Amino acid sequence: MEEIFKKSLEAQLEKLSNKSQKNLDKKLVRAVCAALLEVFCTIPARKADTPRAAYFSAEFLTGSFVTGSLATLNLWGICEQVLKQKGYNIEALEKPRDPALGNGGLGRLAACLLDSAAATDIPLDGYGIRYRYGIFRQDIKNCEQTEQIDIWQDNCPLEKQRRDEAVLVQFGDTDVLAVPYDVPIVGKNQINRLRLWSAEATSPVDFTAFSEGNICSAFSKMMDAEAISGFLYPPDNTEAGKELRLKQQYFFSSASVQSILRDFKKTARPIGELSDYIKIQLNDTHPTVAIPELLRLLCEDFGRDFETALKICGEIFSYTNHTVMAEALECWNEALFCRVVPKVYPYVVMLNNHLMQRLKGNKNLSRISIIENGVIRMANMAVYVSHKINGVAKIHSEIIKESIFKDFYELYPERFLNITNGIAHRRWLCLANRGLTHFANSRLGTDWQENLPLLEQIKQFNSTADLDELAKIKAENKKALAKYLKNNFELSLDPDYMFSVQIKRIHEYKRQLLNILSVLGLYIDLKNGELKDFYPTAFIFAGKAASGYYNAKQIIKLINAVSRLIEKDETAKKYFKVLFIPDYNVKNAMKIIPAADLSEQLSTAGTEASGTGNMKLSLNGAPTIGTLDGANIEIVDYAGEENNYIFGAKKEELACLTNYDPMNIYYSSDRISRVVDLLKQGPAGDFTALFNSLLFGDDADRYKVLLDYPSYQNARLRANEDYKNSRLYAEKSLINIAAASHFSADQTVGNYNKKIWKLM
Ligand code: 26Q
Repeated sequence: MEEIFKKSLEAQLEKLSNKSQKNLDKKLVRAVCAALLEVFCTIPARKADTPRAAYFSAEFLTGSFVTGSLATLNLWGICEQVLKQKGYNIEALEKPRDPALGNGGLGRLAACLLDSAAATDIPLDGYGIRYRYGIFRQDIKNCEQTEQIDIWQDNCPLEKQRRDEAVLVQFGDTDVLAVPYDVPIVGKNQINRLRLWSAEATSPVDFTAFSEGNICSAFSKMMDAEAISGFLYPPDNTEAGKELRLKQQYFFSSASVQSILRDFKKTARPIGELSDYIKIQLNDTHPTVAIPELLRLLCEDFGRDFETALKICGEIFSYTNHTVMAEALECWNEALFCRVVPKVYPYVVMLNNHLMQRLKGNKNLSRISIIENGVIRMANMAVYVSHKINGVAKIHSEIIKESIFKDFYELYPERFLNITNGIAHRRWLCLANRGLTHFANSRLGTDWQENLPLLEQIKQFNSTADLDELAKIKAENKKALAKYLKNNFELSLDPDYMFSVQIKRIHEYKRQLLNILSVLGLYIDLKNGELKDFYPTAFIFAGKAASGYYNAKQIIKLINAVSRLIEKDETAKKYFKVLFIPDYNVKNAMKIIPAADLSEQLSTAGTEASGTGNMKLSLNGAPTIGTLDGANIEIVDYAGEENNYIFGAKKEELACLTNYDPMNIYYSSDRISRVVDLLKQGPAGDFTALFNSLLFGDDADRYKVLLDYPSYQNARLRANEDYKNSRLYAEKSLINIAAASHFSADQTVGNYNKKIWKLM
């Protein structure tokens, strides 16, 4: 494989050398793609009747397909070498904007699972939407987030349009053409596929309108159709545009189900065997409308009766839940649903009737039903039909059984299971952190790259020389990040500072506010001469706020305002640096994560389903400062509390906490009131909205920022103290790297297969 790639790339570069050097980066990407495609030709294609799984997801946050393929096939090294020989730089591959077709963790998990399935010979295909514009590009202007349109589409030479496999999706008002774009997701022994659908009008212009001179209405059908795959929705709760989101969901769910049925026909097997051929994993409730759609097609196109069709669907579908917040479970107004997708609606009603019939007499029927008071509850539909329902970390899988799905758990306990998330270590370690990869290779050989649990053994290499080398690798990564930030964002960062890193979507439950308030607390202490021997620290933030989420945007503004405040203060800037890195995305994450000294995982216990950034940071040697929440619990179970900085109220303690009153904390603690008061026309500006959210209203300090503040501040000072002893800290780092070997997405996707799909 390496030979073929090398020869082909050399030939490609030879051709390039005769051409103009204009748009060189793009040309280099194309050259590498061409060489990759030659390699792909040597990998056996899947047989038509191979049993397979399909991952239905409204989001795939893949990052560059080119670098991803190089990582899985382990061709990065040779690629770098060949490019260098010819006088080119591999950084060119990172220039194009990534396909950013996701918001955060759920979309990135989809990409990690696809990568790992390909690498471990599991036939798993992804199905989603090829959004014209992905998640917005974020800039910071005057401390505030601004949103720019994300243009990525001419940058993806590995994808292939398959107009010959287009399908028709029927809505109440019109039909839309779904055109698939396929990207090969490669492993060394097999190729899977990510199929993303793009919406088009069945005919581009209305000629009658056109010839009457009515240009706008001549094109309006085209624009309406294309709007369906136009934008990725950010997760906020605004009512506007809801109809379009339902259209998106039905658009890709229906197209994907139709495409699967078409592929199945090629096997010439009877429809009764469909569930031996395909398993469909629903990534949250977003694609749940695929259930009534498949029911409909089985009944109407294949002549099955409802009961038989339902049984087949039950064997095919399973559902992964990614959130504990009841308000995030998707619901549709019944009348809207009926108007937008009238062909599917009767099957939802039949499903609901079926449920009412079967569970007649159950005292909680009104909570379990699929339709209630004119609202269709997609989560209930997914749980009622699926044969397996999983959460994404141990604690989360317990929580959903006790809370949102309690009634269903009592009825069908055997359906519920946990599958803890994982990460594609080939990208997040082998590719992102070359230094650490080399460190492991030279001690363990390279087998661990295909079998991450073997990396556990790295913990034996804890001699002084080993730890010094590890510390040096971190120092190099920090310098590389500083340089990257200077070159790309004109941001300055001193690599000698400790890097404390909180990178994720901005959300109140994730508590970036706790982090920045604590920085303000340290600042006050410094000014009062109460802060002794503090090791200079860079508090690094990155993440996007949903455009309609006011408080999240205020938090970004506050972080940047505190950054300015410190920058202007000659004493403070010797100890602190606050840095907000704009436009958090896969590419930037790959630079930031290897450089982190400390991983900030601050969610209120019981709110973060799992987290996956926590795993990436841990695998790259950053101990966690965090709450006992999501997968933090499992990270610390493996790595030991003594090697991490755990703080804050536990989930059980919060459950006992009735009548929480943040005002009491405010009045009884000077340290806290001093900091919180700075939000009101303080030196950083006016943040009354945040001040009020902490102290006033029914849901004052909903996420217990003030409650956990003292123990957080304490943990932060402990970490800072430990960091001064670089050898001791490197040892903690080493233990975390070894322990994070449990979080490979290879293992996660292997569990999906073993426990749910059972493909082989
Ligand atoms: C819903 C309705 C309308 C518009 C948007 C949405 C919407 C979109 C995206 C709701 C939720 C999401 C994304 C959720 C998500 O990313 N969840 C994260 O999933 C990760 C993978 O399992 C977990 O690690 C994180 O803990 C969880 O927050």
